Amino acid sequence: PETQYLDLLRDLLERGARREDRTGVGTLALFGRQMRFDLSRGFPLLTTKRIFYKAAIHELLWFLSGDTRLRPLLQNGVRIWTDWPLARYRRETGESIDQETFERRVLEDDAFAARWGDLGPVYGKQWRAWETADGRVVDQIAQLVDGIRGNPTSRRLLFTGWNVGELERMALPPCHMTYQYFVADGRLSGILYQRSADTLLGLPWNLCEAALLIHMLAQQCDLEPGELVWTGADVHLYLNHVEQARQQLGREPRPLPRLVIRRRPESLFGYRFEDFAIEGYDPHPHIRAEVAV
Ligand code: THF
Repeated sequence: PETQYLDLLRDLLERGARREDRTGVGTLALFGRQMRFDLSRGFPLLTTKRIFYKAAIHELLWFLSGDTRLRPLLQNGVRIWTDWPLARYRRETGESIDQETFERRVLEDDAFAARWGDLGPVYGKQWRAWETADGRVVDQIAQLVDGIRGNPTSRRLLFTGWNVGELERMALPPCHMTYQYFVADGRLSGILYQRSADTLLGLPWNLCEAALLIHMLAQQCDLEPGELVWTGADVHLYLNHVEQARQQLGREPRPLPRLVIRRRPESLFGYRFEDFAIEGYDPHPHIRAEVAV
């Protein structure tokens, strides 16, 4: 299971094309990759470095709540989204504010948070309240749950964040952009199509959250979790992550942990952070790496 991820890291190091990118950092990149995880055999949380899965759970619940503001993430100690609004603040005001001060102001100052602490119509907005040309508002996730329950052989069990008309207003266009589901033999499988994958830093989180969502949907629809199929288009390793990738490749994978959902809420939108437990997670130590903004 995890060997697929390690093989991908190795391929990037050995065969990745050296490319410049939007952030200016530079990458080694491959185009078009797939990995499959049978969720009945364990939860796909990497063990060759510690993943801060609690923050990943918070992030997924934040997406599902439809929120696009930084404040609720910061209130839960999740700081992975601060860099983009912070960069915009620095660019537009010319002030060299540090991350702590910026986050404190988003947390404490309502006017500041309203002006600088919103990411625009990113994931949560598109998942829960996609606005159509004729003025309707579509809850793609609620429709997905209805679809899986009522028409499980449908080939339209999907949702997407790629709203072409709103991309410019997003702090960042969606990377994990389209999710599709498939029911067979009482099992729910999901494909995640990811247009751009930061293999060292973001991808482990994306796998964790996509798997978590399959578990939640399965529980709500009286199915067992099936497979997570991950498909990446521009799959890259940032040049300032090369040493970290080598270090991780030198480690021996350990058994995957298990996800336990402690309660069955009345709807997909009723899950709370405390409902989830990861059991048997015994990872190698965390590996620090800088995120490219
Ligand atoms: N941009 C880039 N360049 N990489 C990404 O992975 C990424 N995302 C989201 C949006 N833009 C991106 C943001 N998600 C971390 C993890 C996820 C992120 C952003 C950053 C990160 O730094 N993780 C560290 C430490 C986390 C911590 O200290 O809490 C880690 O080791 O996992 C991918 O969707």
